[in-house]
Amino acid sequence: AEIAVIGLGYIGLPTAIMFANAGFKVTGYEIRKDVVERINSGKAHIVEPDIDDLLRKAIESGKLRATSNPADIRGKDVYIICVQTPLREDRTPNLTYLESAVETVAKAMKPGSLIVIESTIPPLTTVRMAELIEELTGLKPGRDFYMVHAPERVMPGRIFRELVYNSRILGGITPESAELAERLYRSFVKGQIFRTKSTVSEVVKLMENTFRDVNIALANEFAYLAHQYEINVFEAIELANSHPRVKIHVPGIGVGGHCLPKDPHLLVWPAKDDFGLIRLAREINDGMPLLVKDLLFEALRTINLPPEKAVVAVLGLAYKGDSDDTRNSPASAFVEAIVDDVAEVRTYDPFVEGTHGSLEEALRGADAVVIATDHTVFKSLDWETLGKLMRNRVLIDGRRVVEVPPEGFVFKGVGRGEY
Ligand code: SAJ
Repeated sequence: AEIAVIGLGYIGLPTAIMFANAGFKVTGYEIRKDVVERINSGKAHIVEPDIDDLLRKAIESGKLRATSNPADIRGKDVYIICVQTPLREDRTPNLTYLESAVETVAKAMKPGSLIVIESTIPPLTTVRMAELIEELTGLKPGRDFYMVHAPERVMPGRIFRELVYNSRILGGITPESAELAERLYRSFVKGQIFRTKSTVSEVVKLMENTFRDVNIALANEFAYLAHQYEINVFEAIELANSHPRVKIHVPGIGVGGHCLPKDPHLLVWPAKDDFGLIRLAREINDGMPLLVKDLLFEALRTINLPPEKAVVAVLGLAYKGDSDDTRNSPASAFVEAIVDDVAEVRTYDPFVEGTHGSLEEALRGADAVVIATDHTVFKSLDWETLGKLMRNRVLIDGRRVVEVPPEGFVFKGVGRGEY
């Protein structure tokens, strides 16, 4: 079978590589011409362990080629759509990328094609897209073409391992659609494969990330409580988690990335009723950068430094540790929340371009440091030495990076009510 992958981003490119290295002839379709050129020369435009070697192998074997020309994906047996489904300003889903991908496929496909949507989408969308294809082509869903929602479930940073070993949900618009897709994904998936209806797989994917978001919100609420009772929330969580049926998540400066902040909204969007818990969890998590702002301003008060005179260095801009991804990063939300109130904000993130070149440079003459991302390199910093570069020594930990507050610093942290 010949495969076209539509959208060569964080999910599309690794997926195209996997199918190509499993022996399929894969054409990757991507409208960004610079990305197409880069990929065809064997260089990935995203950061992910092993991606460069695996991409080079796929390009050199001739199995993978990227293109911006829709004519190159005509008449394929399989189309796999991996485009983004972001939120608009008003928190409703923006499905225009998906719809235009589906229109591209409708023009290129042939009777008998299998169309797979890997993008995370609101419930009922696969069936709606099948109807759109029927309108555009006159082909009958389930009879003249097959369609499946096959949500990706990989964690950035371990995409290639998780693509192989995670279990996979295949939601067909008909049972035959899901069976065809199972044969396809078996070429590299070693985890379990479950077949179901497309509306079920849509809900399952969104439930997974909503589960995580709501649980993190609960942990964040516990962090607030820890400040009221002047205890260390991490000690309390560790002890609570010694119970065999309790597994509390990790509180922190907030929930970022391209999935958790968005998927709870997609889950409830097509529904008629209001869903309070899911919405409230989102509000709690979105509010966490403001707790960190409060901690910073309290600390500045204890050293009698008015915020408008303070130079603040923010360590980490990525949405999570050891990543270069700044999409929906709570670190950026924090910077935005303080930038108009303080004298100067400096940022330092070894993974993110456009931040200070060195940690020392960012700290020299600063009054306060705020740790906003749990990069591994931040865990072993020598605060005694770094503190000597600073004008005042305030240290705020938004991510449980500092276990024992260093001598000579005014220290505060999310959930660290004991200081
Ligand atoms: N975070 C916390 N506390 C925690 C766990 C995470 O504050 O206990 C924060 C992180 O710092 C980060 C955000 O939440 O800012 C999201 O990070 P994450 O590691 O939970 O997840 P993502 O967004 O990198 O990937 C998630 C994964 N989903 C689940 O684990 C249920 C991944 O498997 C999905 O494939 C991915 O979303 C996706 O694409 O949907």
